[in-house]
Amino acid sequence: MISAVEANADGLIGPTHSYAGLSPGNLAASLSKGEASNPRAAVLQGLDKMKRLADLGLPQFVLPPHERPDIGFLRSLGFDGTDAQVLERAWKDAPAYVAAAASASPMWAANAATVTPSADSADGRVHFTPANLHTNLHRSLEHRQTKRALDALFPDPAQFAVHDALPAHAQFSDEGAANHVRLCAEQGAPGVNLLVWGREAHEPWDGAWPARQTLEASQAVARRHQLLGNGAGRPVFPRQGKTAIACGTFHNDVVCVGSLETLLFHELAFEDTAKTKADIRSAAERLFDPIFVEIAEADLPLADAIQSYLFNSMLIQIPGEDRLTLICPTETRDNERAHAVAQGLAASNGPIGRVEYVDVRQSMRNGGGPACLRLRVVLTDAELAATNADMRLTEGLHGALSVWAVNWYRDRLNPADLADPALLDESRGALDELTGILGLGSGFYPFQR
Ligand code: SUG
Repeated sequence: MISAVEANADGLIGPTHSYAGLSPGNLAASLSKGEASNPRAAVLQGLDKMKRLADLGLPQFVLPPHERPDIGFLRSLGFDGTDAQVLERAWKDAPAYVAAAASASPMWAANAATVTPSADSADGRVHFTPANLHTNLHRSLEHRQTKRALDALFPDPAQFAVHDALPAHAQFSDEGAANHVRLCAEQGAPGVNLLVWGREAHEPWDGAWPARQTLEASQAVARRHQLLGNGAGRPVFPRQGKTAIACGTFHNDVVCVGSLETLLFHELAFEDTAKTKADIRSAAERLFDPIFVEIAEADLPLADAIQSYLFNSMLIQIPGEDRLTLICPTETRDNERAHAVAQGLAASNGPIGRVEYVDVRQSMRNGGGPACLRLRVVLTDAELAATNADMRLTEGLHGALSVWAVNWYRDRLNPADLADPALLDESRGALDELTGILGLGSGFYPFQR
């Protein structure tokens, strides 16, 4: 077996970070609708989380924000004139389109793509499928630029297969790694891939909130990532709990996280928990013994799980440590029940030895916890060496990006400010400078072409 490490690529939070209430079924985002945001605090919180992980010894990469507002999208809807006029006209006729065009949602890199490592695929490459994010308008604008960013970070096609998104159709609604968990004995060993889905494509859906991932999308990802076939990869397709979705679990990673042999999840996370466990056990046969840590509804009601984001934590193995560390948002500490569960996990003799907290409150108010902000990528030494070093977070890059953010980002943004042509100019100025800092070359963004 070749040794491998788990790297994280985080979405750098963009200058238009705002609270527009764009995601039905995402309770935090709905509650925050219309509030003023602080893009500067948001990006600095994200950068500090990245540094924390890098300091713990995990390779950390930065995925650049997308160009927002997306003027091309507004033009495609018939708004014309100069860029400033496009914004002004769209704001007058259809402010919701401006909010969608301006959303900084690419920050949630767990939705950027599904990623499976080379140990799991028949062709021995790391596979990436950018998520089409078909369910929500603002997120459906992301996947092309996401592919460009992944191509820049993982440039060698001999080692990395960066696919296009699945067809943009409701049948293949795909939300990326937020519905994917990989379990394994060691990062470099073949693993079991849980591809969690909420509905079947042709199923009549009467839920209050959308089920964002179809079984058919998950199956297509498994197929193109070559998880089927030679016995590597071993996909399992658990169904999300319908009650969980109805209560605000818009992605499985709101109620479930896994690492190595351990799966930590809420009792209501899956529609059929016994079957999910049996399927995982059988897929893991002769590879490892899965460790299930199931949190009962009686100990942590679903509403507290969702409010506190206990499960939207990063479950990581710090190099040199045997037991896992759970990196939770500070909201978990602030919720009495969730805090008690977290403390209980660390105090037990189970697989989790430590719990730490990070402040990502600006993102949390849109329903994005520590796990949402990162895309996990398992890489061998050779693959790590083939990544774009300019996009790797070092002490120096953290410092440069912090200065850059303070120079360009506003510390207060109201929803109406999204239509301000000055914000568009600032945003483009910031991204233009960023392409230099991250070595992305000119032409990375539409406005540069
Ligand atoms: O898709 N929120 C995001 C949050 C994504 C969280 N990601 C994971 N769970 N992995 C979403 O619902 C809200 C934006 C707004 O309303 O302004 C938003 O898109």
